[in-house]
Amino acid sequence: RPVRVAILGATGAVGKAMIETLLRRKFPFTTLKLLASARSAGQVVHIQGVPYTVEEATPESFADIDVALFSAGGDISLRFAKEAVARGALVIDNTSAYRMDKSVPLIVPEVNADAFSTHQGIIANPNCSTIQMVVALAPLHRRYHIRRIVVSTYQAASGAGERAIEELRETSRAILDGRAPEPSLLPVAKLKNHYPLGFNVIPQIDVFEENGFTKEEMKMVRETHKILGDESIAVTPTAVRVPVVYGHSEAVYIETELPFVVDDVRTLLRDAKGVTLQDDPTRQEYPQPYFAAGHFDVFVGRIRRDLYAENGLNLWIVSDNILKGAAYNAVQIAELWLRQEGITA
Ligand code: A2P
Ligand code: 11C
Repeated sequence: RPVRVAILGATGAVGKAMIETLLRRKFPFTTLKLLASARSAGQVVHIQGVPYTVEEATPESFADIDVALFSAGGDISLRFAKEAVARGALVIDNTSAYRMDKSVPLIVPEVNADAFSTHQGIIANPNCSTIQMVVALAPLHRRYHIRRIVVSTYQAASGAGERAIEELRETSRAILDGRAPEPSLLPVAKLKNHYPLGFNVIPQIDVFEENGFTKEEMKMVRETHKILGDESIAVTPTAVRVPVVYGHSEAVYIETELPFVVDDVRTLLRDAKGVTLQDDPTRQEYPQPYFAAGHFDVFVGRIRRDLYAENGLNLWIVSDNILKGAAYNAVQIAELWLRQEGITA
């Protein structure tokens, strides 16, 4: 049977990775429609030698589509998701537009694939920082009941889109050349002050909420609760942008209700779906974004018991934010649809 796929935002950092991921996963599409704004309409993209022409998205674009992967920003999702569903498409939305909507499942397939069957046409893909954290923590939560999570992130420029990658390069180049950097985008395009990311770290991702946490930090709180189905976990995040192009890293401290043996934690993570354990201090083995970039898995290392709290554990979690944090997770959700429809690759 035909498998008709559309990508909305196909010219963006995540959209391009969605195309690449569909190919790497040998996703059995029979049609692939690339959608973006009027600015990109007519642009030709070659995929495995086949030319595809980018089209301007309209509600009618979704009339002959089975699965639509959305990654063009929250307002574009709000404009098109319901139109696409009304025309029979399943929408997998990578923006934050519908994530906290009670009727929309928020899915990380390794953690809560069972929520798939509850969808009413839209499924939300979580924020990248949340995805990689819950892939590593869900097995520990199931076994030892996590009561508290203290997390600091080290987030790559690509999380803020193609232009932010360019701004990292430009500000780095300016500083290396002894010129004054001229940032105009980071940390938040629409706010007044912009700071260079080259040779710097910026402790602001997205706008501040009234409680002093940023929206990115609050996503890590709310989305973790929804995906793990447990609002009682105390999550305290600090989200920071660092001069890395691809790959978010996270220093995570957890406290559990039940006692654990550290070697059992390692075994649990070694066997966990979607996790690669890289944890051998004797060989200086630990995850790094430079090496995680381009891979689908979540890499975990630096596992060690806290010095003071008996049930406290430290971990270091790294993953490609554009792949597992966005495009790959969305394609995995589309693969749940294939399974439901009984379609094999
Ligand atoms: P376009 O290239 O035509 O602007 P990124 O986050 O990497 O900047 O990517 C944003 C993506 O969202 C791009 O593919 C962009 O397309 C797309 N996009 C932005 N505005 C619209 C719009 N009004 N309608 C459809 N797609 C849009
Ligand atoms: C970043 N996490 O790294 C953000 C980007 O909710 O999908 C993803 C925002 C989102 O800037």
